Amino acid sequence: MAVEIGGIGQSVKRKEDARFIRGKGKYVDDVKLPGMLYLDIARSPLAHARIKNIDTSKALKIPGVVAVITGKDLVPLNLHWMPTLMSDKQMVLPTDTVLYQAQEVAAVVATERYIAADGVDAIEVDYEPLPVVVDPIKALQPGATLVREDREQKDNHIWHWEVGDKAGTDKAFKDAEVVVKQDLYIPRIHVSSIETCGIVASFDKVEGKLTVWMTTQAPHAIRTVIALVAGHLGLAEHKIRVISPDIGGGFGGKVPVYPGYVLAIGASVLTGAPVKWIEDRAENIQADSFARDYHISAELAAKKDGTMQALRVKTIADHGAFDAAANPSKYPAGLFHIITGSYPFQKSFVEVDGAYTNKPPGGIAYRCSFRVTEAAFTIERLVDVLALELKKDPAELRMQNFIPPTAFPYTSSLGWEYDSGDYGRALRLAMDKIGYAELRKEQAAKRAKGELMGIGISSFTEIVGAGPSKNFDILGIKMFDSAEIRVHPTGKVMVRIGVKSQGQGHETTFGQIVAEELGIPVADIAVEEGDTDTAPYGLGTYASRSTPVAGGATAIAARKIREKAKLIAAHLLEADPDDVEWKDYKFQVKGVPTKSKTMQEVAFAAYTNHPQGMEAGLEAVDYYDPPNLTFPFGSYICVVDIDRGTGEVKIRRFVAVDDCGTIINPMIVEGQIHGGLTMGLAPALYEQITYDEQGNIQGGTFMDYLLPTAMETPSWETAKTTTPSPHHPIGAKGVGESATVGAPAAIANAVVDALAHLGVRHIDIPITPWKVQKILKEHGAAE
Ligand code: MCN
Ligand code: CUM
Repeated sequence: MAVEIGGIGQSVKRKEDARFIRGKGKYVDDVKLPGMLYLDIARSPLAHARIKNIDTSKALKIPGVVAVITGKDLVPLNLHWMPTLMSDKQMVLPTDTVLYQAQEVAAVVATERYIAADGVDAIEVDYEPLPVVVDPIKALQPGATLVREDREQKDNHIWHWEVGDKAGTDKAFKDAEVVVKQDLYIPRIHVSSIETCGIVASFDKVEGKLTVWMTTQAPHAIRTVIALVAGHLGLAEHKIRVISPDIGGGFGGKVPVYPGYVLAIGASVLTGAPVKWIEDRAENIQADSFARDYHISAELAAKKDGTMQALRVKTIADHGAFDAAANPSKYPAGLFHIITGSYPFQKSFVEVDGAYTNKPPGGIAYRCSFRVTEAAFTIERLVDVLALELKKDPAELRMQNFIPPTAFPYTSSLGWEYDSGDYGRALRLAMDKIGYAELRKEQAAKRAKGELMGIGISSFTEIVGAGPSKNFDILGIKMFDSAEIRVHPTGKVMVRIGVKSQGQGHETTFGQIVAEELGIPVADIAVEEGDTDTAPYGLGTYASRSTPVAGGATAIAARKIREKAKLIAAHLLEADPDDVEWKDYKFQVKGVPTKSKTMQEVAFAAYTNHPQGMEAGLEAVDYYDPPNLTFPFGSYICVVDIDRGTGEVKIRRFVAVDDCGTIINPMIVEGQIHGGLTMGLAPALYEQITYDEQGNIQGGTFMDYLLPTAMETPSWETAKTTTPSPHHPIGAKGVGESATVGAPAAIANAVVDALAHLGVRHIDIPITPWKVQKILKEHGAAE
């Protein structure tokens, strides 16, 4: 029975794949409207410069060029600046100064895409170079080059944020038997979705209605932002329709509002024609928001026997020229204070300072759940540093310290209430699966022969599902989410939700939740997202929040339907509602299984034979404000071999044990973990964006920004434990980012473990062959 329904726990094949594998997905660039114009953007070659003059005359002479837009043109419309999600503001186009390389400088609108590009080439900008600051530590020093002249505050400090018990933590460190300290740099990286960002904006002058198709993870929030930013131009929220069609990967990079979107909307309002802007690959990697860029200094205090006591962390966050991060308003450093991880620290204190530099806006996302990757990497690296200091096995040290399963719900010393967990079980399973004890023996034998092999563990705790509205809002909009379910007379179902898949498989998994709750086969349930004219208001998909929040809304909306359906069933069965129960996906008269009604029969009756006095129809809406976040976790173990000649790190095995509570679709979750692990491998060994002293991007193309391909990616081995969330309607936690959060520390720990006997204690990621070879040479261990 359950298999036919395709309810919770079934590996139902992804419904959306029917169109994706046939090349029939509908992406923004597939939208083609009559009379559509194309927009392209001129970008700054310099990281900091005064704009002396922009000469657009040659561009305007090109046949097919309709308009050229500069910052000065936007001033009368008050559109030259826009607010960011972090209550900062960002230039749409500069009027006098550019602040980073690849910043938007002017836009060309033309009848064809290539004509627009020619127009961009023909724009002549006279720049006067200004001093550049790319290092946030230097940027915060007195006398540093000022990045943001527009601000009242005349330095590069954006904000200071701290949490925890400073005095108590300082005292714990003073009294501690053992203190380890580690500085870590988590470099700037960039998501590389298959599809770049883009928009088609179409303004209907007669109706005063704006329709936009855009690559956004949060269509409703974007509609509100457009209404707030452009309300003075007559764009009211009921006359704005944002459609987020199929998206070819988002990973957080499609949360922010980029100037290109605003320019395309502005151009459509000005010309009255539809305007398309599709970013090219170089623009995507050079100018869109970046992730990480955290300079961390972390200390851990412990007893000699290994008992962890206190944690103290100081961080400088490089946000580039505009603080355009997509964090909940209250938390400028995201949920970085999950940094206490899986361990019951008595005292902790964390502080973060944000800095402006002449780099593109940073602090966005890379499958990160709001800075959780940085936190998990730091604590899991630090635990290994402590293990080395105490000469303890890192698995044993973790087992000794884990928050015990009996302690949940557990409130961390930085204030988060972890809903549920069993960390020891996950680590034991990973150790059994990989054969930990045997591997340690093999390592010792290899070491004796001079061969380099390492084993690395990461037992991370994630925090996802923003959020309880008491803690979470973006620009004041509370982070709830929603579902609307309509059961049609023939028992077919339409589900609309406020989140927006970018490849996660929502059309399947949200259908499965409804199938489970209503006993209607998942094949009969359509799930729609991403159209603000039809879907209920929601905050979108990021921070692995869809299942924790919209998933809760979906289950509750379905349960509301079931409550009404029960009354109709009782009417049909001529029974008292109290004598009717929901069993085996049917309504039955208690104790009389032969007297039953299916949900389909009830649905038909809801429109044809409902009890007198009851409203007709069978539908429900729920706006779900979760009581807490969910705290998925996992234990990953990685085995590496290192080539002493080339310094190359080879991942021999990687076992990932994840726990995301109740699993809706095991196949989809495994897919999420495979993808997530690969995106965890990427920054651990390959990806990094750096800038030279003049602010020139190094690694702005795939020639030197190294994405792992199938060649570099090992065969991931996955397993699971299931510790349901006690507060989620179906016990599910989010999972979309877990593997990216957990994997880098396991890999880095494995490499350091392979070299620890040489005296190596830490290597900053990405751990490139070049870095390893240098270390081997320094220690006389190179071949
Ligand atoms: N799921 C499940 N059982 C659970 C948890 C999740 O079956 N206990 C399913 C969900 O129903 C959903 C998928 O797994 O189909 C991911 O669910 P969830 O963890 O709720 O995450 P979201 O749907 O909110 O997706 C966001 C998350 C984030 S923040 C990034 S970044 C990321 C990720 O998802 N970007 C992705 N995975 C991605 N996968 C693809 N293909 N493309 C992206 O851009
Ligand atoms: Cu932090 S990347 Mo996801 O939250 O879209």
